[in-house]
Amino acid sequence: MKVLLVSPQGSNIYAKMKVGLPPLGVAYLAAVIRENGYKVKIIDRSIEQRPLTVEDFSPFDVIGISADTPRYPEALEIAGAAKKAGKMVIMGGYHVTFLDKEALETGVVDIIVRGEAEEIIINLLNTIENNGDLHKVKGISYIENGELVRTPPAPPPRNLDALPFPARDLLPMDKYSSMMAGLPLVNLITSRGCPFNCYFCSSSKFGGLKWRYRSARSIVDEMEMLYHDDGYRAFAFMDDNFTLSKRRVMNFADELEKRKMNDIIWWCFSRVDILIRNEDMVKRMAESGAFQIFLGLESHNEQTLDDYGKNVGNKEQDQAIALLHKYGINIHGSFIVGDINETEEIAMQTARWVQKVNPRVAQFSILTPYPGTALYNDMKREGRFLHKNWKLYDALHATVKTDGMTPDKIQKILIKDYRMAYLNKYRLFHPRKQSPEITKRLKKLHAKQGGLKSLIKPFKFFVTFWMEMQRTKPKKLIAKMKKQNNEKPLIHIIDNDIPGLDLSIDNKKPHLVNGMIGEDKPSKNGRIQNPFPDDGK
Ligand code: B12
Ligand code: SF4
Repeated sequence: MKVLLVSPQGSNIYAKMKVGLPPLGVAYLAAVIRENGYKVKIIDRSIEQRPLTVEDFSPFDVIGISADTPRYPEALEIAGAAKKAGKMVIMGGYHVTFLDKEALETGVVDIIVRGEAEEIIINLLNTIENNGDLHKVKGISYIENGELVRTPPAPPPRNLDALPFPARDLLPMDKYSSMMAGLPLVNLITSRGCPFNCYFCSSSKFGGLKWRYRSARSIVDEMEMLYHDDGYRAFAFMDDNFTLSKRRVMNFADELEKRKMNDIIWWCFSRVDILIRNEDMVKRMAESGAFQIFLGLESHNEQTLDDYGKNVGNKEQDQAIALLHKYGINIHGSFIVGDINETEEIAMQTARWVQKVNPRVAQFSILTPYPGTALYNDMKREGRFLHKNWKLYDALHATVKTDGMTPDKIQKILIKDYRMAYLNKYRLFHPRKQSPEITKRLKKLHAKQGGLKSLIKPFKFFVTFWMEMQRTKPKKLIAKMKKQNNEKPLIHIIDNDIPGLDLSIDNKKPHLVNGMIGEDKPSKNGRIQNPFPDDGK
């Protein structure tokens, strides 16, 4: 059997700005599909930006398509074309995991795979190949005799070290444009699941509260391959919680040292609370080449932070920022505008704070209700959705009515946030301190930081962004959408209850060789009792 996996292009702005990273979800799937004896190809539409035709589909028996929320409309278009070509269509990813019925009712998708799919897809392909019984495949949804069938949820992969490395050889790796400090960047995933369960995020629902992680050795094995075979020196760890275990970070740094990979730089997601608990870990991160850390700082308003369930306040935020500055690690700060009660004044309070923090990268998003989140459920219950044009659920467009600002105002503030963060005296006159270790490494790598290019890039970004935002002002856009829809309501809420995922993990499984930490069940506040696995160790 031959399988084609397609990763759609994504939201307008990201596509236009060519924020390009290899899609690791389909690359992991391709790796296990190939390992199990099936032929597989990947098309990443962020690189191959052309409409797919019958010729693209005809050599294959099954077409698998990825769908997070903003890419879902395009995923449906691809599915429609594949169905026209007479193919079986399977869809997976965050959006359809939670809205399986809605996707199946479009008639262009045959089967939805819910959750992390490395094990499910193999069961499914084997069953299709042998004309077996789909009811026996856990973790899928489909329509049979007009009725939705949801097979019992399948647990996610337990032993991440046992997964093959993503099939990057099936991707056009030389075409991805992401750079860090002027060096080509490669992305990796080192853990899955998140114990924190923030109000607006579906990671804990999708991957579970239990944190499953790869060993330091396995991570560095993958890095070493990319280092020697492909010459990468800049690495981005795209998992939600790279630094959750201090012990693992320390082992990772030791492993890098042991293998003499002392001319690399790296990037990861982290959290304020984890950093301030472990100064020795931050120090070791800097020594091992940590160039930039992503922090979901979100807001500088205590009430807003509380609404988001972040469990940290201003004091902790400032401590984490000071700590990263102390060790010369750059900050990639992520901020949210448009909390339900947020007013312009509160939003500006955050914008002024961002100026002072002066992170190397400031990223602003509009609060967006993604399926599977507590926020989505509240917005649905309160009837706050403005429309369900999923393409615009890219965190750059207003999608819900809030109490503090109009949708147009929220989008205006987003533009203002960027302007304030990038054009100010702090950015122009207060250079950030970089760790001597990083400076040494960048010099050795002849990496070119700064210069004209570093000014032109944000400027180009801002112009593209500004133009797109002018084109999509909510008031105008909604009026246009209503007209196209013959004045009918823009929200067709179908009764798609959110399917449960089996995220419980049996710790006694004999093949568990490395890590899993945390509890399966949330305590009263929706998170687990102690999310910090090796506190004090
Ligand atoms: C890297 C990343 C990006 C990169 C994308 C580059 C790329 N090509 O991967 C960039 C920076 C561009 C990006 C942008 C955005 N992202 Co993003 N991103 C991620 C991140 C951090 C990692 C993705 C990843 O590699 N995961 C690891 C792989 C192994 O998992 P996976 O992709 O989910 O794939 C598994 C399953 O989903 C499933 N599956 C996936 N595809 C398919 C296909 C088939 C056929 C089947 C059967 C199964 C299947 O099986 C896979 C293996 O287990 C995730 C967070 C996360 N934890 O995943 C967010 C995430 C995917 N992003 C998210 C969002 C909201 C965005 C943005 C809209 C907003 C923003 N400000 O970040 C933009 C817009 C993107 C767009 N699509 O237009 C949300 C999506 C929520 C949703 N419902 O859609 C996530 C989940 C973050 C979160 N927790 O909220 N993002
Ligand atoms: S810490 Fe919060 S925002 Fe970050 S991945 Fe976990 S649940 Fe999502």
